[in-house]
Amino acid sequence: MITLALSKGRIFDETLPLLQAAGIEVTEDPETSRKLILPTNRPEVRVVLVRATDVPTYVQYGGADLGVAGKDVLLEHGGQGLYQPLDLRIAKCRMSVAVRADFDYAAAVKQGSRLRVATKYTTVARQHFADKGVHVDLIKLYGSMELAPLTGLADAIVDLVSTGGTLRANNLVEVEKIMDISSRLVVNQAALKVKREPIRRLIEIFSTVTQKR
Ligand code: PRT
Ligand code: MG
Repeated sequence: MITLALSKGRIFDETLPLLQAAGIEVTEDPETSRKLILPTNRPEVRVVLVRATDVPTYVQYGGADLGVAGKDVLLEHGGQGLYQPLDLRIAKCRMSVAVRADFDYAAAVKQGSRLRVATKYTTVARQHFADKGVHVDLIKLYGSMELAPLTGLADAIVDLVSTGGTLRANNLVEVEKIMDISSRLVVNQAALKVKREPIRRLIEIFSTVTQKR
């Protein structure tokens, strides 16, 4: 049995074509089914649905053999126990610093002010501001980061941006890109040894489809 961990939404949706290329069809729709284990047309392959941030943990401890997780999630997790053979180039976005439109970020940085930064991505944010030599107080949030500068909780946020629509709708502006983000295939290191052939075949097919993009 091969177990693949995916999160609902964009990662599930964008992984489907890759599975299809490998002849794997998920036979139930996660948006309507309440099942957390989804069967496929292949009796030896199943998909488990977990929160995006839990995918690396499931794969690390062998709750799943493989998974698909964003670089954002992997950097916060740390990647221990995970083999990361492939950038799937799906669920693309960027991680950026954003502030209220009326906040002069460049001036604050230049003056050496201490910044309050709210984010879910404290590991990446800490490293980014340390590299720039900017002193920050990090405030860990689990969602709706956009609200923090609007309520005075923080001067800036570090969040993911794709179209920029969410920032615009909340009167925020992107002032600095930290990095490009896409999703990677992650594999449990023990599974790679024990289930070597089927996993290698999947990696090869995913790789071929991904390189064609
Ligand atoms: O939503 P939930 O709390 O269940 O979990 P999650 O947000 O961790 O999962 P999900 O499915 O939303 O995201 C899974 C992965 O998709 C992330 O780990 C990223 O690698 C990737 N991804 C790609 C994104 C986006 N694009 C994205 N735009 N993840 C989140 N967003 C959010 C962003 O945080 C912001 O709130 O969308 C909003 C901005 O989008 P725009 O288009 O308005 O700029
Ligand atoms: Mg989300």
